[in-house]
Amino acid sequence: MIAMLNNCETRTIKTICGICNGACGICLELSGGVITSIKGDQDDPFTNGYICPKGKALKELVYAPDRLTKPLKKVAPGEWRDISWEDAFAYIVSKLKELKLNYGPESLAIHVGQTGVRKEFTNYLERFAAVYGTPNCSSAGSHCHISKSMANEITYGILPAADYLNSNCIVLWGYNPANACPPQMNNINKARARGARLIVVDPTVTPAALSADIHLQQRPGSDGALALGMLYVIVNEELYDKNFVAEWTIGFDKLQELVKEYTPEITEKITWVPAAKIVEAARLFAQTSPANISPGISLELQTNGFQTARALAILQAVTGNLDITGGALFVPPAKLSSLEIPIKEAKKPAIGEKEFPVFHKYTKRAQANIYYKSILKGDPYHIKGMIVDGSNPVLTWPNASKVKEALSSLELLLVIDHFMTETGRLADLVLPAATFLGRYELRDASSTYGVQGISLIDKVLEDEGITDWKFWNELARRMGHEEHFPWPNEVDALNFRLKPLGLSYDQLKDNGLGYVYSEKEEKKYEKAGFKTLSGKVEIFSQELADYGFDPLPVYREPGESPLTSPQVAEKYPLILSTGARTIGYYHSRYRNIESLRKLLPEPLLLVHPAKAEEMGICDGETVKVESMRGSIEMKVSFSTKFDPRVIFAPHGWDKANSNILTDSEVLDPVSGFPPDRALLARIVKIEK
Ligand SMILES: Nc1nc2c(c(=O)[nH]1)N[C@H]1C(S)=C(S)[C@@H](COP(=O)(O)OP(=O)(O)OC[C@H]3O[C@@H](n4cnc5c(=O)[nH]c(N)nc54)[C@H](O)[C@@H]3O)O[C@H]1N2
Ligand SMILES: Nc1nc2c(c(=O)[nH]1)N[C@H]1C(S)=C(S)[C@@H](COP(=O)(O)OP(=O)(O)OC[C@H]3O[C@@H](n4cnc5c(=O)[nH]c(N)nc54)[C@H](O)[C@@H]3O)O[C@H]1N2
Ligand code: SF4
Ligand SMILES: [Mo]
Repeated sequence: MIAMLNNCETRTIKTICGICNGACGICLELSGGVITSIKGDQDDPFTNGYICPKGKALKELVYAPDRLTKPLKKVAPGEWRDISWEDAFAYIVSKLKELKLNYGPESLAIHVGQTGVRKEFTNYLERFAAVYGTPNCSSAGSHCHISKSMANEITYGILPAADYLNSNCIVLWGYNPANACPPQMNNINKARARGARLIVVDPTVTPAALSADIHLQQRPGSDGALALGMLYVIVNEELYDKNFVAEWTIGFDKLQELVKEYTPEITEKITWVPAAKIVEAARLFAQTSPANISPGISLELQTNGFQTARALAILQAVTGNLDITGGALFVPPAKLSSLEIPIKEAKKPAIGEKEFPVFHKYTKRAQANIYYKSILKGDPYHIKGMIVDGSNPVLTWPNASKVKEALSSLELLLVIDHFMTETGRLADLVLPAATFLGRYELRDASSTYGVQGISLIDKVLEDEGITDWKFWNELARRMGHEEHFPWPNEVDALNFRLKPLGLSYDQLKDNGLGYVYSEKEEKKYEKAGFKTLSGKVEIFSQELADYGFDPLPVYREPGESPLTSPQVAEKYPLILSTGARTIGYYHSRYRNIESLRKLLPEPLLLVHPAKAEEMGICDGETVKVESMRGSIEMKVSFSTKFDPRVIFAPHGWDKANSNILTDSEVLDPVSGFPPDRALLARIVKIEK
């Protein structure tokens, strides 16, 4: 039973939903400390009262009957015993000391999942890794966000935020905010009502694509070529901002050379997008001001993802859309007190540091997609223990069979989660985590809404389990690192973090709408230059060249494609894209939440009826989907929204884990991201 705050009467609390980056303002009604109702907060300046089905289901999440309530220790395969917190911490401390003594501190990996993205507790987790002495701290950034973030930073110093509300031309490039971040879709709809144009680049006819001015429906994985095809038109028709290009970019001449071979006709052959549409989209984008491009996860989850993100950054730059109202806003996040400290004792490089040096330089993190090589083969040394906080690698990391084999062979696997997950089942110890309603967080609106405003996500209830913040602080103290973890509680820690802004927890608490920490200023580069090595927009990146990577945003075919691997394509003729978001689920989360499960009760493999007919497959039939990595079974659902040569499989389902099909061998060479969106696969009928 959830412990209650010492308050028996009914009260309404305003806070912010911590599930996705939409960060919707919510009003919770509590009676005797128990949530009785949840509504969107009409006064929230960014979300204006909107909440999605996941926000509405918060009560079901908090009071789910299968929430973990006590630390669980595995006593035999499949057999768990409740243990006390005291015993749980004693076990962890002794195991961590043993690992360090026997194999060195780098033998411990710590991974924080999507749950920790832009969350306060992640900073403490990283600090813990540093004081323990391991360079192997990783995050969902091994396959999310960081690739485009690095690409934009290398090109012009920052990942910008699209200013939808003031834009006249919005490009959703492999991004579907209607499902992934609905409050942003609300802003896009407002802009469209005012006349803003919309271009959607997506292999599927999403509702946004259906209503768009132009929909470019490309072959998954060919986005880089499409971007170069658009640049060809912009360069050849001289639709770029000549003054900006002359004054603020380096390497434009080399770009002119590069795009020469991407004529609309050649680009059509590579991408399947009709040449006339490429020309039309390039002209609309370049001739409408202000404009911006939102790159989605689909670009990053390709073997050419990093360079594609560079090409899109350059498209925005040469058309004069950087750091202007309605364009690509440069809004750095709030500067809070740093928790970073140098890694103690580390003598060995992080996993992935050698293979992906640019990724490591920009993130200072390990690349989790190749942990399995270290665990299973000792390449370049053995990881022996792992702490997984708020992630479900067995269902979310590429090449799941290898992930499972690797995690099963660790000497220590500790998982911190609300529920027993597929990954938890492999662990020695699973700890119950409180939800975000039980801890304190901050919402920085800079990246989602382009506003330098900070607000408090206040603690609302005494939730089951331990908060992630508490776990890392408690563990650090029990390991003897109190000097680095001196905060007695979360509020004191928040006050420490807020100091540089001259703010405190109490001030944020009293100001529900939050504080604007910096006024808006356009074209900051005119005063200070771009935050790149040259101070300019680096179309040509010497830094990438020095590391041995393509210095220009070159297009290279997916590692697996009918063009790169025709022999594989003979056996696996379909292009497989996995993991497009649905509104009710969040990766592997919420299949156990009734109201959300009802929205999509089972995993469905989307197949075009024309292709199905060729293969003698019926709508609703269960088939095998196979790739070079493995095979899963899934029910077919017909859809005419995409090219018959493509199939779509969801991710996050335990009984039909599409990451059994995905690859962790041929990764993006710069970021190490996996190609979850462009692989080769086949469908096999199950004979009865
Ligand atoms: N095939 C394929 N795979 C993909 C993707 C894809 O598109 N296709 N997308 C990738 C992307 S972009 C991402 S970001 C990753 C995400 O991958 P993960 O980070 O592994 O994501 P989740 O499945 O959401 O796992 C989060 C876990 O944290 C738990 N949790 C929720 N809140 C809390 C909390 O406050 N504290 C703690 N301790 N636990 C909590 C949940 O119950 C859940 O088990 O998946 C990647 N995997
Ligand atoms: N409800 C919900 N919201 C989420 C999440 C969730 O799991 N559930 N996850 C969150 C996370 S961590 C992330 S990273 C974001 C991701 O958010 P998005 O980037 O919007 O992710 P998707 O919906 O997976 O993909 C967007 C679109 O890309 C298209 N697509 C597929 N392959 C390709 C391709 O090769 N090229 C192009 N151009 N498009 C392609 C798909 O058809 C889809 O319509 O969502 C976040 N929000
Ligand atoms: S869109 Fe839904 S999940 Fe995301 S913050 Fe808003 S209510 Fe929460
Ligand atoms: Mo993500």
